[in-house]
Order: sequence, then structure tokens, then C-alpha cells
Amino acid sequence: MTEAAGRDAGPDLESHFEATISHDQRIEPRDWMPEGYRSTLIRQIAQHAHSEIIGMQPEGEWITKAPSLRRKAILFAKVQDEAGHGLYLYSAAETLGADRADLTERLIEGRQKYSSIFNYPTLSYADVGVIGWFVDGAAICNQVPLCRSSYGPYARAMVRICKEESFHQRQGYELLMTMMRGTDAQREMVQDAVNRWWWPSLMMFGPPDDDSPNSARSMAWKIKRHSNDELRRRFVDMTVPQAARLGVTLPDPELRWNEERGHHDFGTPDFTELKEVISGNGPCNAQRIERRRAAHEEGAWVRAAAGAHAAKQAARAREEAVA
Ligand code: BYC
Repeated sequence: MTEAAGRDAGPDLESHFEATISHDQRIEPRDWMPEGYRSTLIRQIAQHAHSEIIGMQPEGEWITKAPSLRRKAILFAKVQDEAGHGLYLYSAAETLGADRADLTERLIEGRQKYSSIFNYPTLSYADVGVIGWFVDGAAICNQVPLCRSSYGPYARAMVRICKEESFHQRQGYELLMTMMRGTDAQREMVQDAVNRWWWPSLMMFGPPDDDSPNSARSMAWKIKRHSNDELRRRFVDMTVPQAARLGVTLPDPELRWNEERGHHDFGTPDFTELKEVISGNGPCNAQRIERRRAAHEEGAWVRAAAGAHAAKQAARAREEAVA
């Protein structure tokens, strides 16, 4: 627990916290915060960090199979960016007193979640493009408002992450545009990938608002700025014209423009499937966690070496201070 969070609240500290939130100012690690605020942030930031790290797997599988050196280099860079996002986010969680090794243990033991979307298989190279377009597109809808999240280190991490996510989305869309200009077989691959990823992408925004236990509290604290359903609607409105431009059909017979509302109407994702995937029963959950566990175990010597190096440096610094 951070020193600030551990202090007794007292009316001054609590009202200062409430005033900071209501004036749209930032809470910083040194500030007093309610324990629920701290634990909610750790939960959300850790889940987000885990999603970035697990999210390297579905696309990473295509690095060795990318069709050209250029596409390989692009995919390599994107997957590396995701590792970077995970690291910023773990650092943001550390400012709240979380321990990175403990968070990793929780992920591997299934005690902390990561995004449902990364439990679906990447069956063709078109999936790489559709992940960029849909998954990074959904991430942008969800995460741009998080740049105004009330917790400073999280909001600042989001600024950089969102810039990179925008770039990722455009690379996915450009890849798909190229495939759509290719052969019939390539166009079919793109449509097939769109069919498989559309509904899981809508599920990324979480359960519907009336079944979202954390939303009200998180929005009152301005950790979250918009509800799950609102962000899902924004994503649909943003994506439909892009699909038309690309020349693919989104697999939803209920999808149509509603003139009166000024938004698209669309079908309901299968939220029972979302619950199943979140509970560990998606198509790739076991494989994703197993691979993460193996990577963590194989990396033990690197962590030990880094720890020994840091201890040596600290000892040297102490000796120099005494001399
Ligand atoms: N998958 O009360 P709710 C990325 C959980 S990374 C799994 O609505 P909340 C990218 C939720 O945690 C994408 N779990 O929760 C990476 C809660 O469980 P607990 C990740 C989900 O927190 C690489 C329970 O269901 N993005 O974009 O208010 C390459 C009830 O839900 C999901 C973030 O993490 C789900 N889809 O709202 C490319 C963004 N949905 O913890 C791209 C930050 C819900 O109570 N996170 N759950 O046991 C958020 O904005 C919010 O945490 C969520 C959920 C909207 C995801």
C-alpha cells in the first residue's frame, strides 16, 4: 500500500480528493486516495497491462509467416509496441503500490483478467489486418477518453499508447486495402476475418451497462469517462463507413443507420459467450496462459541477472557515498 493511501482519511484529505475529482484535476501518487479508488485502478490498469502482453501472442504467430520483409518488419514493430504499452501500464500500477511480480503471478494463476479478444485464434494473415482495424480501433475508442482519466500516471501513459494505437489501426486498414485490391481469394480471406472478429470486437467494451458492476463507481471517480454501451456505439458508428470504403460486409443483419437518433442501430453481441471467454473457457485461453507462463519461467534468469546488477550498482553507490 502507498504511504498516501494508508494514511487515515480525515475530513480534509477526503474533501481534497473529492474536490480534485470534481474540478477535473489529477490525483497523483503522493495524494491521499480512498482504498476503493486505489484498488479499482490497480484492477483496471493491471487488466489492461496483461491484455497488452497477452495481445502480443495472436499477432506474434504471424511474424515468421508475414508475406514480405516489409510486412514482417511492420508486424514486428507493432508487437514490440504492445510490449512497451504493457510495461508503461505495469509502471503506472506500481505507482499505486502494486508489485509487478505479484501482478504477473495473478495473471498466470487466473486471478486477474485480460481482454477477452485475445482468446480467439488468428487463422489467416488477413486476421492481422482485421486485428489492427477492429481491435486497435476499439482500443482507440476505449482509450482516448482514458487520457483524461483522473489518475495522473494512467492518463499520461494513455497519451503515448493512443498515439501508437492510431498508427496500428491505420497499418491494419492499409494492409486490408492492399488485400482487397488483390485476388478473389484474398478478398474472401478479408471477409472471413471480418466475419470472425466483428462480434468479439464489440465484446471488448465489456458487458452491457445494466450488467456492469464497476461502471457507476469508476465513472463517478472519473477513472472511466464513458459507459461500455456508449463506447460500443461510438465504435460501430466509426467503423461502418470504413467497412463500406473497404468493400466488406459487417456480419450483422440488424445494422442500419437510424436517421432519428443520428447513430447506427445494431444487433446485440452474445454476452453469454463473453462471460464464458472471461471465465477462461474461450477457444485459446489455456494456450495463451500456458505460453505466458512458459515465457515467464524462461525469463527467470534475466530477472535474476538484472536484480544482481541493480544490487551491485546500489552497493557501489553506497561505497562511493561513504568514501
Ligand atoms: N475482457 O464492470 P465491468 C488492447 C470484466 S488491450 C475481459 O464493465 P470495467 C490491445 C471486468 O474486468 C484491451 N474482461 O468492468 C492490446 C470486470 O471484472 P472484474 C484492454 C472483461 O472495468 C494489444 C467484469 O468483467 N483494454 O486494446 O468497469 C493489441 C465486469 O465488467 C471485459 C483495457 O483494458 C473484456 N472484454 O469495464 C491491440 C482498457 N469486459 O475485474 C489492442 C481499460 C469486462 O470486476 N479497461 N470485463 O473481476 C476498461 O476500459 C475497462 O476495464 C473495461 C471493463 C471497459 C474493459
